[in-house]
Amino acid sequence: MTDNDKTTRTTCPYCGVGCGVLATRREDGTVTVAGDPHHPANFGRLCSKGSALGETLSLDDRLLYPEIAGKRSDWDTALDLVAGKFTEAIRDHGPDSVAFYVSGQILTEDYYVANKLMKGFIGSANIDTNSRLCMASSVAGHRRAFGTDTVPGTYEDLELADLVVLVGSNLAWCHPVLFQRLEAAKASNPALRVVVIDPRRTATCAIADLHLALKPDTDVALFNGLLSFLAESNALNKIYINRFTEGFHKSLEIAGPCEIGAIAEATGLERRDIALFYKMVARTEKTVTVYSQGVNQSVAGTDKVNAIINTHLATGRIGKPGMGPFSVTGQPNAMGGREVGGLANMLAGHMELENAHHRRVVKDFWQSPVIADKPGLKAVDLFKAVGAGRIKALWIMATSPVDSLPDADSVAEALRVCPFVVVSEVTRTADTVPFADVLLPAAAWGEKDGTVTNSERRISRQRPFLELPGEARPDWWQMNEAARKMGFGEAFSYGNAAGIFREHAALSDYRNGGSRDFDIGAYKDVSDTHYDSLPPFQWPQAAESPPADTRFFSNGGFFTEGRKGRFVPVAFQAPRRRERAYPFILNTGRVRDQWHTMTRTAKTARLMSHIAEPFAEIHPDDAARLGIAAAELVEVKSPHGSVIVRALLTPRVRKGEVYVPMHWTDQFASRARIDAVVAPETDPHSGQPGSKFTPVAVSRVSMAWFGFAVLRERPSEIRADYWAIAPIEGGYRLEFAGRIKPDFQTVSASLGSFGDDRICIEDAAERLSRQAYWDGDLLQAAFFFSAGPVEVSRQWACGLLAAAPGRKDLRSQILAGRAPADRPDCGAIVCSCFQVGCNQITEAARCGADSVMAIGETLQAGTNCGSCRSEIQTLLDEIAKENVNDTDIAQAG
Ligand SMILES: Nc1nc2c(c(=O)[nH]1)N[C@H]1C(S)=C(S)[C@@H](COP(=O)(O)OP(=O)(O)OC[C@H]3O[C@@H](n4cnc5c(=O)[nH]c(N)nc54)[C@H](O)[C@@H]3O)O[C@H]1N2
Ligand SMILES: Nc1nc2c(c(=O)[nH]1)N[C@H]1C(S)=C(S)[C@@H](COP(=O)(O)OP(=O)(O)OC[C@H]3O[C@@H](n4cnc5c(=O)[nH]c(N)nc54)[C@H](O)[C@@H]3O)O[C@H]1N2
Ligand code: SF4
Ligand SMILES: [Mo]
Repeated sequence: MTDNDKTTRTTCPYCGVGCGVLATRREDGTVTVAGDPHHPANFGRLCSKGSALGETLSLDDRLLYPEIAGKRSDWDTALDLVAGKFTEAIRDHGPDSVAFYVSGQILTEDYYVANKLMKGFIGSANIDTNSRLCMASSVAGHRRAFGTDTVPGTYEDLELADLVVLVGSNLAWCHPVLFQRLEAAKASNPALRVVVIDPRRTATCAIADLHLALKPDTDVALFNGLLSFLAESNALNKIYINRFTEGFHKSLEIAGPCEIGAIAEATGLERRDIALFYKMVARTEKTVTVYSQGVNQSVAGTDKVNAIINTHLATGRIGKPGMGPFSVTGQPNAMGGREVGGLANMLAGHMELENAHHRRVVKDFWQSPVIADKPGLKAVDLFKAVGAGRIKALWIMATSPVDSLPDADSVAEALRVCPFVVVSEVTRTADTVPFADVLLPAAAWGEKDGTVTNSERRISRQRPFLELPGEARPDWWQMNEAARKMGFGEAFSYGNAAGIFREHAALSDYRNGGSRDFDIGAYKDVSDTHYDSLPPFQWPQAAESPPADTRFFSNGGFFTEGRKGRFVPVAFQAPRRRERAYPFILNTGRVRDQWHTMTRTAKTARLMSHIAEPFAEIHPDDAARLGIAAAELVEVKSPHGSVIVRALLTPRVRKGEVYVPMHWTDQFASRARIDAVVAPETDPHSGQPGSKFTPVAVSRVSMAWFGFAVLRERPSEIRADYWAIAPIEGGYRLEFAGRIKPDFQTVSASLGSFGDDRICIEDAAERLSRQAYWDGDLLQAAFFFSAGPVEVSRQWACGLLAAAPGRKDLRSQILAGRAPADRPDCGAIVCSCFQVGCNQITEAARCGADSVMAIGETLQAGTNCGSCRSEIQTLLDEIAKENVNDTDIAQAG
C-alpha cells in the first residue's frame, strides 16, 4: 500500500449474502479487493467470486456509448428516440402496450425510479423483473402467510440454531459466506445439526448430518407430513397457534395423517430417514429452515413455501433467535427490488396493488397523474405478449432474458418481432445486445452509486471507486432522463442517488404508523454526506421508534387484516407423469465460480479454472443404459429446444434425472443455453417458472473426432459441431468435436493464422494428432485430436501458454501429450485462489493430511476464500471411504 492508494467501502455485486468489500485502487490503476471486517454480513470473509472481483473490471468488453440500430449515437438523440417511441405507443395503444423488464442486480435507487415511472406516470404495472424467475414464489408465500413480503429472521439465526434444514439450497456454492458462517457455528457447537433436502448430493452435503435426496417437486408431501407429525407427537406450540394465527385445523386436515409409508412412496425417501428428520425437527426448538431455488423455481413453489412456513407457525418457531423460515435471496438486490415494488403485482414500499388504500397512499405521495390499478404481465406472460405483438416498446435493464427465461428461443424470437427494444447493458457481448434497437451503456459495479438490500433485510451502500468510462451512465439516470423527455420532469428531477433514497425512505414512512412492515423512515431526511458514509443497517428503522430487535412475528403482529398469521392449506400433487419420449427430469442451477450468464465471472481465468465447460450430470446406471461413456457428448432435448454438453457420470444425481448448469451462453459454447430446453410452466400463484423440472430426452451424440486446444487468441469463428471456450492465463482453452472426420490440419488452420513454425505428429491408425505452432520463442497454439474424448491433462495443457518463452522441452511434451514424469499433473482445480488440483489434494491426503485444515497447512488450498473447503472435505471423505473399502477387501480376502 502507498499513501496514494485509496480504499472504498462497498458491497459485493453478486449474491444475496451481501458481503462488505474493501476495494483499493492502487496508484497504478489496478484494484484489489478484500472482505470488509466490519460488515455484519461477512465480517471480512469473501468467497471465490468476491475475491476475484478485481480481475473483472477491465473495459475491453464494455459498452461505452449509446447506439441506435448498431451505430454510435449520443445520449440526447438516443433518449429522445426512447421517450418518443414509448410516448407514441402509449398514445396509440394505451399504457399496457409498453413494458420494462428489469433486474435484481440494479440498485434500489435505479429500481425506485423505474417502478415510479411505470406505475405512477405511464399508468401501467407492466414492469417485471428477473426476480420473477428467482424469488416470486417466496414473495407470494410470504404474502399468503404474513400478509406482506417479510423475511422474519437474520443470518445470526443460522448460528444460534441447533438444527438448520436447507431445502433446495446449495448454500456452499450459492451463498458461500453464509455457508462458512454455518460451518463455523457447527464447529463450535457440536449439537448443531444440518439437514439437506435436495434431489442431488451437492457440495453443501459436506456438512450435512442427513441428506434427503427426495424425488423432485415432492417437498410439499414431505413438509405436510412433518406438520402432521408435529401435531401427532405433541410438538405444537398451541399458545402461539391460538393467539397469533388462524387456519391451523384446515391445514392439518388437508395435510392428513402422518403416514410415513405414503410419504416415502411420494418422495422416494427411506422411511427411517423421514422418521429421523421428523424427530429431529420435533425435538429441536431452535430450528431454522433455509430455502432457495429448489423450492421457489417450481410449479408448486408457493405451496412449498407455505408448507414450510406452516411448520414454523405450528411450533411458534418464528422471529426468535435461532428459529424461523428463511428464504435466502439470490441476487445482490432482490430484496431492494421487492421493497420498491418492482414486481408487476406489487406497489412501492411493500404496498399492494390490489389494495385501494395503498394505491391512494402511493399516488398521493408521488402526486402522480395515475396509479396502476391492476397487476401487469409477469415475466413469462410478458414475453409471450411481446411475441404476440401486444407490446410495442420494451426496455430491458441488467438481465439477459434470451438466456435466463424458460423456452428461451421463443423469447429471442419475441424480441426479434418487437417493434422497439431498448437494452441497458454493461457488456457488449451479452446475448440480448443484438436484439436492441437502442443500446444504452450502463455504469457497472465500482462505478455505480446507491444501495442494495441483502437476504436479512440489511441495506448496504454500493459506492463508486472508478470513474464512469466513456459515456456510461447509471441506470437511474437513464430512466430519469427518459421520464423527463416524456413530460414528467417535475417528478423526475433527481440529481443523485441520495435524493432518490430519501424519497424512498419517506414513502416507507408515509401514512405508515406501524401498519406496514417496510419502514426506513429514520432515513427520510438523510443528508448527502450521511448517505455517503451510511453504515449497513437492517430494517425496520422507523422514524420515531427504532426497534430493539429487527426480527418479525415472535409475538404475532402479522400484516394481515386481523394481524394474525395464516396457515395455508396446501395439498400435495404428484408431479406430472413423464411422457415416454421425454423420460428424464432436467434439473438446472449453478456452479461455484460462475455468476449467471458469465458476463463477469468468465472474464477471469482463475474462476474459469474450476469448471470450464458446460456439462450434464448423469447417473452412471442411466449412462450405461444409454451407451454413454465418461466425457462423451450428450444431447439434452425437450419439445422446446436442445443443448449439447459434456457427460459427467456421477451418482450425485438420482437415476432418471440430469443436472445442467444455467450459465453457458452462446459466447462460451456452441449450444448450451439450457433455458432453450426448459419448459415455460409457471406456478399459478407466483408466476415463477419451474426451472428445475422439465421432462427431457438424453442421448449420446456420436462424434467422429474430439479436440482440445490452447490458443493465444480467441478464434473469430469455430467450425465444429460442438465447442466450448474459456479464458486461461495467456489465452484460451477450447474443447471441440465433430461428426465427420476432417483433416486435422485444416481444422487447426481454421482457428487462426499461426505461421510456419509447426510441429506435428499424426497416428492415422489411432486417429490421433498433436500439433503446436510457434511464433519465434512463443507458443501460439497447441492442438490435441483423437477419435474419442481427448485424454490429455487439461491442467498441464493450460499451463503451456504461460510457460516461459523459448522453453525447448515444451515441444517434446506436446508431442508426448503429457507433462514430464517429474512434474505430476495437479488434476482438476479445486481451489481457484491457489490453483490447487484434486490430484495434489489426494496425494497430500494419502501422505497423512486427513483434514481440511491439514490440507490447508500442506497446500494452502482452502485458506483464502474458503469456498472450496466443502469440496476438499468431500474428496477426503471419498479417500477415507476407499481406505475403508480397501480394508474391507483385505479382510474379506
Ligand atoms: N456461484 C453462484 N452463486 C450464486 C449465483 C450464481 O449464479 N452462481 N446466483 C445467485 C442467485 S440469483 C440465486 S437465485 C441463488 C440460487 O441459489 P440456490 O437455490 O442454492 O441454487 P441452485 O443451484 O439454483 O438450486 C439449488 C438446489 O435446488 C435443488 N433442487 C432442484 N429441484 C428440487 C426440488 O424439487 N426440491 C428440492 N428440495 N431441491 C431441488 C437443485 O438440485 C440445486 O442443488 O444463488 C445465488 N448465488
Ligand atoms: N434454467 C434456469 N434458468 C434460470 C435459473 C435457473 O436456476 N435455472 N435461475 C434464474 C434466476 S434465479 C436468475 S436471478 C436469473 C439470472 O439471469 P440474468 O439476469 O439473465 O443473468 P445475468 O447474467 O445476471 O444478467 C445480467 C445482465 O446485466 C448486465 N449488467 C450487469 N450489471 C449491470 C448494471 O449495473 N446495469 C445494467 N444495465 N446491466 C448490468 C450483465 O452484463 C448481464 O448481461 O436466471 C434465471 N434463470
Ligand atoms: S458470498 Fe461471495 S458472491 Fe456472495 S456476496 Fe459474499 S463475496 Fe459476494
Ligand atoms: Mo436468482
